[in-house]
Amino acid sequence: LPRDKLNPPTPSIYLESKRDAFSPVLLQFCTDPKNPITVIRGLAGSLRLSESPQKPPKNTPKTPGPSEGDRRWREVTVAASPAGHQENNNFCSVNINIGPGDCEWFAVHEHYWETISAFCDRHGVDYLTGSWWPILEDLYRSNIPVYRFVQRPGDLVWINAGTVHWVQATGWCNNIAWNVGPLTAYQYQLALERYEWNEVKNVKSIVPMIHVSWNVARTVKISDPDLYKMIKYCLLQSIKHCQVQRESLVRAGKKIAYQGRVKDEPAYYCNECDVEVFNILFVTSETGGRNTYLVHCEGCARRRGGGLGGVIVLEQYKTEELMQIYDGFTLVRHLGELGHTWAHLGHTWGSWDTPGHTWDIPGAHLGHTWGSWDTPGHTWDIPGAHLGHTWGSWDTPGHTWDIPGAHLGHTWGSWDTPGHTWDIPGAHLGHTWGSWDTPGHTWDIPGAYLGTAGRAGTHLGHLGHTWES
Ligand SMILES: O=C(O)CCC(=O)C(=O)O
Ligand SMILES: [Fe+2]
Ligand SMILES: [Zn+2]
Repeated sequence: LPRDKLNPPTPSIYLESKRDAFSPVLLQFCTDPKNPITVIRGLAGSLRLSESPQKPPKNTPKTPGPSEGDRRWREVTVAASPAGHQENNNFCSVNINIGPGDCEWFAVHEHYWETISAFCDRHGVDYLTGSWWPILEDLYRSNIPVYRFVQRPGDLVWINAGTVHWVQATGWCNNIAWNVGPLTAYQYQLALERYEWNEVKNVKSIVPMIHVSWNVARTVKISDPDLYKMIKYCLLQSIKHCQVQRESLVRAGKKIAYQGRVKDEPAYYCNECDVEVFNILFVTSETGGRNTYLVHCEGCARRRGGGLGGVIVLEQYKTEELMQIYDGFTLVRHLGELGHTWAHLGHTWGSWDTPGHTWDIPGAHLGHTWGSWDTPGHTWDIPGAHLGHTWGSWDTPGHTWDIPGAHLGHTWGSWDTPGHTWDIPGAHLGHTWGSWDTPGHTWDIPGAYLGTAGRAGTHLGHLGHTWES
């Protein structure tokens, strides 16, 4: 490839008004698989994010302790991971530089991750868990285009699903970042691919994809046929796996105790190998403390020996229940191509002006923390100064997010599942609806996007973007 193709300009968007930040077209652009990374210039200014802390909304009962606003806007300064990486389960990442210095970004399309992984192998570094910084010449020699740009204070960087990226602070800079998972076919496929690869490589998947897929099937209306097919297929594999496990246990005369799930119950991971354990749990009671139970996967439970003696097998869903969810999960007719459902994973980070410096704060960068998000008005109170991010009460119809960079201020509604409560730990799911594809049409649904009607088309309209080198 010629040199200019190897140094592609980074898509950059300048917002002219606050309304532009809400545009579904902007979202469409950022989540387009063709755009590995997008910079939204001066976003903090157009959303007036610099005026912090924000006043808590009216009608919010005053609670003792630090106010929501105090916590929401607390700036944090923690580890800058200088290493190259893809996000957990190939999620998207949203990152705002809150200054005062600049950050230099490097990004490569997801398509090339295996080549970069092979470079890591050659250098004896583990791609998924190791710390590495790509040698630009290696990339160019392999014909891999590298996006490179400076993020100034107030600029928001959208890292698309699976984009390999690495960042360098060129001055003193603090950043606020979090992962988001728009429920698109591209995001789901990449999340699932990484989920499977993590299992092969014995790396924990922070997003429990089986659990999330079942919850999506139960609670989200999917109109994209590709996305629908992928989820449906995943559910089918999951049911089959449960049936195979069940039959072998029953054949061996092992008792299976049904224990339905309760509210706020998390997804489970094997205590030994960190694989997600869905529905059929192999539980041991630890002799050390009372009420201490450990969940294992079937493989690790059997490896303990003694033919599952001392292992309690719990089943969290009835077979009929899963089949009912499976059958009830149908493709719905077109609800607006820009409608997105999201899973959110909060993380906040900052960086000192010491490139190459790594902090030993466990979980500071990769250890994202999931919170319970099904409680209306619930804000996260995550232990540790390095995670100060809180979420708004997204499930209140008509509620607008007022979190810096949170899906750029879309309005969320839970109208499509009246009375529904969510129980996916670590995933915030809601809908945002776009009216761009039906010019003149306004949604008569609370919480629906009520932006500029008639801004039809697949282009950014007046949200002109430039391509920066
Ligand atoms: O932590 C870093 O290395 C820079 C930030 C980042 O990777 C992100 O926001 O996704
Ligand atoms: Fe990242
Ligand atoms: Zn295991």
